[in-house]
Amino acid sequence: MRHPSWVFFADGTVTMPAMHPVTHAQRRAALRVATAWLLGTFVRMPRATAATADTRAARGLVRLKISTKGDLLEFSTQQLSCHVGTRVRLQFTNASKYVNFDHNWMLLRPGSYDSVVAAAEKAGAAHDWIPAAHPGIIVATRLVHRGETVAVEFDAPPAGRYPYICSVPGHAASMWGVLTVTDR
Ligand SMILES: [Cu+2]
Repeated sequence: MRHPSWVFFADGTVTMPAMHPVTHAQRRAALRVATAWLLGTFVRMPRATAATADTRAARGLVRLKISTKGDLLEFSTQQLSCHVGTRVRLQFTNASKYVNFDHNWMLLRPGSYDSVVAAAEKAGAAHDWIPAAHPGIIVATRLVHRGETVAVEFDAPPAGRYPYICSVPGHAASMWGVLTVTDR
């Protein structure tokens, strides 16, 4: 069935091409694009904001926030960033509501993921799954219980891409991300 219809374009404009009727399928396709565009805009905005450093340039302190993605074994973002030479204050929240898992946040040197994950299993819960004096670990929070928030401060390492994980056994496979440290 063909009939005139409103058409929603991906850039947000809306037209009614009365002189050029579109099929039902075309209208549905246009609506899907418009919906995806709207969702992309409104869903990505808070995540991008959360992942972007709130740069306090005057004091050289960068505040980063990250949490678990609710009860999932995932972080709220897989991308964090800061500039070299800054002091970083990272706040980590265990946002689980129902599942009683503890988590930590641990920043690693490039290439040390496998070694740290293996060492963490041996470190044990009594040490918050944090291996003592492992050269691959830049900084780590303690284990954080459901609903808790902790913060750690550290100096941004040299420019590069640094993996972060939760080192609780079995978690790092899905609880990971990358901190990108950029030159000014
Ligand atoms: Cu975890």
